[in-house]
Amino acid sequence: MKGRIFSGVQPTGNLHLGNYLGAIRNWVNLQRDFECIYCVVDLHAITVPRTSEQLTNDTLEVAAGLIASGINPDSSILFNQSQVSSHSELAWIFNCTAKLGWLNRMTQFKEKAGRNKENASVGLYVYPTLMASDILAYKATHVPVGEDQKQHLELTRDIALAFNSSYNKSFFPIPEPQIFGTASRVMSLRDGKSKMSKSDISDYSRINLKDTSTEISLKFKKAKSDSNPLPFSIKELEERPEARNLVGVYAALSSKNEEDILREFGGKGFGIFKPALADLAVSVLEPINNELRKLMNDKSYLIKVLKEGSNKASSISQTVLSDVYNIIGCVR
Ligand code: AQP
Repeated sequence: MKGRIFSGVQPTGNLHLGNYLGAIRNWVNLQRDFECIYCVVDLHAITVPRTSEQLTNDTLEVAAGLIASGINPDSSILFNQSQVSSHSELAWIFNCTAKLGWLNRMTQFKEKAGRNKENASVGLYVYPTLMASDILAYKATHVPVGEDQKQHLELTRDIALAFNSSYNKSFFPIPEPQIFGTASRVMSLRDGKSKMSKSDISDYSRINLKDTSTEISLKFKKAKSDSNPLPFSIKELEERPEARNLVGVYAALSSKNEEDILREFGGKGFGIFKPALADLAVSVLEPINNELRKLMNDKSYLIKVLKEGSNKASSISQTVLSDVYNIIGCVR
C-alpha cells in the first residue's frame, strides 16, 4: 500500500457528474493501491439548513451512489461522520489551533454565506477545521479532491504543521492533495463559469447519478452552448466556457484528452456533438444508475454498511485522538 487515503462527500442532495468525474471515479481506482477511508460527511451537510428527512435520505443515497460507482465496503472503509465522535472532538482542538485570519481567507465560506454573512451558521465558518479533523483523525497521507477543495486542504496542512510545531512533535503527517486531470472542475450546464453543484437550484445545471437516460439526454440537449462549430484547438475554446466544459466532460467520460475530442469533433456543431455526448454519458452512467436504484430499495443493507464502516473508522481515529489528548496534556 502506498499510503492512507481519506476523502468525503456531503449528503447535500443528488450526487452529480462533477462529484463522479472529479472525485468518486478516482476514489474507486485508488482502492487498488491505497488503504482507503471514504466518509459521508453528514455533519458538514448541516452547516446549511437541512430537514431531518433530507439528511437521512441523502446520507443513504450518497452511500448507495458510492457503492454503485465501485467503492467496495469490504476492502475500503465506508461510513458516515456522525457515527464517529472523534471527528467532532478533534475539530474542537483544531478550532483552538487554527487562526481567525486563516479562516477569513476561505473562499467557499464567502461564496456560500453570500451577502448575508451575519446569518450564516458558525458551523459554515469553521467547516474547514472539521474537514481537517476528518483527514487528520486517520493520519491520512493523501486526499483526492476536486479543485474546489484545494484551499481547504491547504488549511488542513497548515493546521497539521501548527499542531506539530506547538507541541514540538512530528505527530501528524502533512497530507498531499491528489487532483486528477481534466474533470477536476466540472462546470454547470447552465453557466460555464460556475461549478456543477448539488445545491444549485436548477436541476438542469447538473447530471445526477440518479437521472434516467431520457433525463440525461434532455439535459445535454438543453445545456447552454453557442452557435459556432467546435474548433480544432483548445486555445480557441478559451473564450467559450460552456463549449470548453462540454468538451472536457466528453474527454473525461471517454478517458481521452481534449485534443483527441477536438480532432474528432472540430468543425462540427452542437447538433452533432451534444447527442454524442449524451450517448456517451448514458453508457457510463446507466450501470451506476441501475445499481443505485437497487441499493436504495435495500436501506437496511446501507445502514449496516455504514455502521460496520463506522466501527472500523472509530477504532483507528480513537487511537489517534487519545494520542492527541496525551500530547496536549489532558488528564486521562
Ligand atoms: N463540479 C465539480 N467538479 C469536480 N469535482 C467536484 N466535486 C464537487 N463538485 C465538483 C468534488 O466532489 C467531492 C465531494 O464534494 P462535496 O459534495 O463534499 O462538496 P462540494 O465540493 O461542496 O460539492 P457540491 O456538489 O458543490 O455540494 P454543495 O452544493 O452541497 O456545496 C469533493 O472532492 C469535491 O471536490
